[in-house]
Amino acid sequence: EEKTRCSYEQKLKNAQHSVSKKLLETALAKQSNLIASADVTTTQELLELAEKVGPHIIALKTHIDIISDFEYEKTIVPLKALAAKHQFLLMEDRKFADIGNTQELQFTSGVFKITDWADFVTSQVIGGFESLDCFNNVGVVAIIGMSSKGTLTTNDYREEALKIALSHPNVIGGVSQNQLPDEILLFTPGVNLADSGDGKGQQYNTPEHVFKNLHTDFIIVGRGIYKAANAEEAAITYKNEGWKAYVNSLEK
Ligand code: BMP
Repeated sequence: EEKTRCSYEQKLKNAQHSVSKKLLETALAKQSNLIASADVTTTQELLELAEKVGPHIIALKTHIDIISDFEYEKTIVPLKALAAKHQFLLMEDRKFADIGNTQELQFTSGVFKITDWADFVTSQVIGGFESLDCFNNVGVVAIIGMSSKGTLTTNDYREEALKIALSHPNVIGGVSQNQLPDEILLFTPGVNLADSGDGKGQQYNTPEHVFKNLHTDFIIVGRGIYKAANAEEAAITYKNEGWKAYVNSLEK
């Protein structure tokens, strides 16, 4: 008999990292497992989206380097205020992929100063265990498997990547299209209710699929929300679909 998935309450009881705890507490408080991906290119669009979807999400995922008019004071200060107002975390999807020293510079320096505002970041683990040591003031979500067609994250790669993720104290979770062990939080992008792909390699699944088959913890939705005619309505739909799919996946 197939075992049922681990609940957020069980995961919270076992959580070691402050960011894992915060995410799980927020999920339970908001009855949401939704992370909105804010892949917009201006500060105004970013802040407007955060204001609209903020009450319905547990985290806002950014690609801060695509904001064409980025200014720390103009972009990050109000974004942090919205995160506090609506109680969501900031996830910078930087996908670090270098040696530890370079990642440390990319994390702390330049114009973005990610270390000053992100609650957690994504990182490849291609640079090995020690490359993740620099992220000791945030949580790290390790890229285990990608959603795009033809990705090189094969079974063997994912197995080795997972060993690093499970053993590193900075790692709170993994991005993957496959089930992960209960000790780690699973973040799944490539979720869309209307489309099966984007013509650029992205492959989509439904919330139902990823909760039932992957036992994911959190869904990441980009275009399904920010491209919708009404982003707030779309966020509510994904929030409700995601929560329903989570509750259903608890029952066997
Ligand atoms: P969309 O829902 O619009 O396809 O956006 C998905 C988001 O998740 C993008 O920001 C992308 O960078 C990210 N992502 C992904 O799609 N697949 C992965 O395997 C890892 C990602 O971070």
